[in-house]
Amino acid sequence: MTEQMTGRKGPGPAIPAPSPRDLAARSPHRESGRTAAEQPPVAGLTDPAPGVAVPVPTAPADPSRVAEPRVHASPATVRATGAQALVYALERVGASVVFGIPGGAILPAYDPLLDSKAIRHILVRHEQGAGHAATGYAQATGRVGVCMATSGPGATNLVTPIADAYMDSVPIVAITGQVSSNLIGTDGFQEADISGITLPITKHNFLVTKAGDIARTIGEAFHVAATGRPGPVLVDISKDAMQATTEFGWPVPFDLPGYHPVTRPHARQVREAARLISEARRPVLYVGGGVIKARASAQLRELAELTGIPVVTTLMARGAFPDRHPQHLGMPGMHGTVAAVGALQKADLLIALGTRFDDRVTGKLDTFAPGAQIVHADIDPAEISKNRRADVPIVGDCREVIADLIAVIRADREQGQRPDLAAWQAQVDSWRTTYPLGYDSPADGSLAPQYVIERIGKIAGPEALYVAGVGQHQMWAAQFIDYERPGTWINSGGLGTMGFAVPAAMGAKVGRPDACVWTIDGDGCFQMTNQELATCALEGIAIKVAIINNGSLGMVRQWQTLFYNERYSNTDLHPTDEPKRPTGTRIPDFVKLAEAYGCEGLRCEEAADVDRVIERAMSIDDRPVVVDFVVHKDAMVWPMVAAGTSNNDIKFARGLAPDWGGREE
Ligand SMILES: Cc1ncc(C[n+]2csc(CCOP(=O)(O)OP(=O)(O)O)c2C)c(N)n1
Ligand SMILES: [Mg+2]
Repeated sequence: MTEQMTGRKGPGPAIPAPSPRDLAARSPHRESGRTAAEQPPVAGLTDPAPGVAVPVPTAPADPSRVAEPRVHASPATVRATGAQALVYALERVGASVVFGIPGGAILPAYDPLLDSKAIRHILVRHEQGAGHAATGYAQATGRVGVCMATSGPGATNLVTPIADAYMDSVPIVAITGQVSSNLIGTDGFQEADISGITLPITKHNFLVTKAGDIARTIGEAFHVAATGRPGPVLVDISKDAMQATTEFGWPVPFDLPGYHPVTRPHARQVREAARLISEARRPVLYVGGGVIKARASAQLRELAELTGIPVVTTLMARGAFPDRHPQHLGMPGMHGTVAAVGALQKADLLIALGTRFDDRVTGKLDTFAPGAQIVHADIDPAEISKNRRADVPIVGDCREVIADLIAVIRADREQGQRPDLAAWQAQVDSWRTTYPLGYDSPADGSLAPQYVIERIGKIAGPEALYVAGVGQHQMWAAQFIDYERPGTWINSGGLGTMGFAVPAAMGAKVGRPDACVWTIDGDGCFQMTNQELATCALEGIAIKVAIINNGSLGMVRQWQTLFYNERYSNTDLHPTDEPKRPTGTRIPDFVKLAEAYGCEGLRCEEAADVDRVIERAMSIDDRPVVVDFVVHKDAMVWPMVAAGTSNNDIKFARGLAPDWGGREE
């Protein structure tokens, strides 16, 4: 039976469910440039993190999940345009929110989108905002985020958020309109080869020029984005494909040869890792963002408590292990704690879980953790031994790896094996108590940025979500807010994208509308994407934005202070010697800007007012709030390992190196 679907309202046509075996029998397509053997489903899609209220799963975690259409009815396909097939397929994969902006080539898709009751389209002000919003949504919910743009400039505006999602392994699907297939390659109006451009920054991408391929491609795109190591997938669809008519049926068998994510770790490798753990005297659990993606926090805690091994959580893993846990040493790396950095350097075994030995963690690679053997577990085999050779490589989903490790170690413990880590625990503890994170209050009475951020964390508490921009404020937000649960810290770790925070917070709030979402942004970052406040105000997305306004591109200025003889070339956002501007004028005035965008605008310049202003912001729930926290210009982020130097040379304040004490091994 076929049915003309044009003009149909509601969540698309009712289509029968083909056998899941059909899907399982078909296999995937070419792999992305990243890795030849991707891994298991994103466990998070089916298993909400503690404290994370996840709605109906969006993305299929495996083919059999795709085979569960929402609507069961007549056993047939229906006649539909390619654009309708796109919208129906999005509904079928459970996409409930799309962030985007229309334009010529994507216009056919926007027409049936108007009829969809299942999909909320949020009209952003810039495509970069759509991409980061999709990422914020995905990070906050564990579901696949979706963004949409037209061809040419619309698509190229998505490049930064796609690269950002790629670096941080975030599952998003970007849908772009492309010029009609007869114009492709002719420099047609608004033509850009977006699949070519994004090839190295997507997990996979598709160029679709046939209406009949659209629905299947959407199903595949969601599957690839969400399974194995998650990542961004781009689907570029030519305008004529959207305009042509086709048969729409659901589910559609995948055509993904060669894509076989594997989740189960090899038992022998797990046993070998357990053996090294039982022999180690100075082990450290080096935890990365993969643990959050795998929803493995509970298992991690169990493993840590079973073994007594100290834990460090990277910038992407903040929240994977409770900050208040006595075994937690905090964040390692360039701005990590002395205890975390020292523990990695002096360790005899690193159990690296879902982490990638990033240069911001290792410092000068050949001096990183010189005495340590390495157990490296990751879902992406391409990460293992990429930067540091693993003695025991384990390919697998972190949750499964940790669960298996627990089982083997527990059995060993029952046989009486119980390594004595007391000396090591005392050693790392002494670093922690001797070199806690701290900051000075400015002598001139101005606000310490760290104090502002610390108070926001205390007042909003561990249930809130915190989304940061990039710069000093980001590092302070990672350092001075206590993260007690996974999914409460969202930031741009790998790419370090200024402008990430406001749109990502918007996406996070859409995904978790009941959560309090605080954006910790810099005055520089905020000026890159604050136009999405208009989107937030119009769509009732009540985020809270704290602008840590130090009047400068603070992180760059810090480097100029330390490494360029205090020559401040182009980092001052409010030059006082600027003759064209009356001194004292705020450009822009963030309070007025907030008000112009329909938000509540507040300002705070005194330490005594900080709590009151934060509480005022917390009390406003019907519109976005922007607080301009005017803070001291010269505050610096400490500790610091200067770029390219060894972690051994960490300074906890300017010119001050820790005394490691204890055994030097
Ligand atoms: C898009 C982009 N451009 C440039 C940079 C380089 N950069 C890193 S931090 C930073 C300064 C950020 O300034 P601000 O937002 O005011 O944060 P602060 O460091 O002052 O807290 C710059 C320019 C970047 N990371 N991203
Ligand atoms: Mg700044």
